[in-house]
Amino acid sequence: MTTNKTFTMIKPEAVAAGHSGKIIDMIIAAGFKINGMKLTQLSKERAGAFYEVHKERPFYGELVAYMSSGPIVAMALEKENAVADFRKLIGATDPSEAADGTIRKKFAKSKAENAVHGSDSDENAAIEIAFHFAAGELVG
Ligand code: IDP
Ligand code: MG
Repeated sequence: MTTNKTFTMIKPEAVAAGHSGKIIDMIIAAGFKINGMKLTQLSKERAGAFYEVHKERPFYGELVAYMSSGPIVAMALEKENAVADFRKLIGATDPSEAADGTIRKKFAKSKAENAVHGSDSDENAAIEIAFHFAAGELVG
């Protein structure tokens, strides 16, 4: 049983480049309902906590600096099979490996600056939505 919920962030370089609207259009066109959305900037501490699972990876420091470098757009999304369908919509982590028509293929600059985040499981989607949104900030 899936929860039909997932979580995304439009990452700093994509927000700064003015791609937020086009990315949100693609998300809605793919059938996702937006249950919560906010423009915010992560502190280094919050970015570090969000990506805690990657703490031992060599790119962790770079990732935390990047994700706290400017505003992001956080969204709680709903759709049948949300986690898997959203990963398909965004494409592979490295844009050079992302399929045509995916958000990362269109907007990512590099494997690090790859335009969007997408939850990797129902469990993490719930954790990530709760990390960014209070109950009163969500509909649906
Ligand atoms: P995902 O975002 O496709 O789930 P993860 O492996 O969970 O990919 O990595 C989280 C984020 O860390 C990526 O989206 C990307 O911004 C960054 N990242 C992943 N691998 C590398 C790397 O090899 N070098 C630099 N940054 C990376
Ligand atoms: Mg991941």
